[in-house]
Amino acid sequence: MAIRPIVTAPDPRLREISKPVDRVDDELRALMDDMLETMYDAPGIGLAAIQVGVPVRVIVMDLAGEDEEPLPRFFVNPEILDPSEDMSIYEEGCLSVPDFFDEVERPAQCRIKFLDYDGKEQILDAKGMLATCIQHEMDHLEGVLFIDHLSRLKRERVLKKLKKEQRLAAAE
Ligand code: GNR
Ligand code: NI
Repeated sequence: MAIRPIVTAPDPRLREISKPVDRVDDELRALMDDMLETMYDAPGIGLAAIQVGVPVRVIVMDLAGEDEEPLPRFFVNPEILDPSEDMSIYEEGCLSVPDFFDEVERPAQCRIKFLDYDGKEQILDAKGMLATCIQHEMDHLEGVLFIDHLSRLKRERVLKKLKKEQRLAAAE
């Protein structure tokens, strides 16, 4: 396993639409293992493959608390079914948009159809943080960031700050 560098905005790769996976094989499992290690190291609670620069429809996640057993989850080719009409608001952050947090409103519940680590089809009913996080990650597969759900003013302010930081880091 290896920790891979995380792509940060406004890197254009984060705008790519990720491609479906056609086979869950050892090569894909190696990517998922690296993604999980990268996510734990960051630390974060979810990670989409494009965040390590690989444009495939793969997500890893672990919502276990600090004093709980780790509970890694793997989602290959996820699809959202039956999003609820009731919405919930969570303060979100993103490893690709460092040091910025804001509230986003999303369907409170949804059902997710996906392939697991072994390539087996699964259906999961999600609510709470799991529903929010899976929708945040599914957005990444479509080239969408959580800041796209905010006002243009807020989004542009964040992107400008990130650009400036990257310019300063490159000049070191
Ligand atoms: O670590 C993360 N925390 C988080 C908090 C609220 C809503 C979504 C997330 S996902 C984020 C990791 C990440 O950027 N995944 O794409
Ligand atoms: Ni994110």
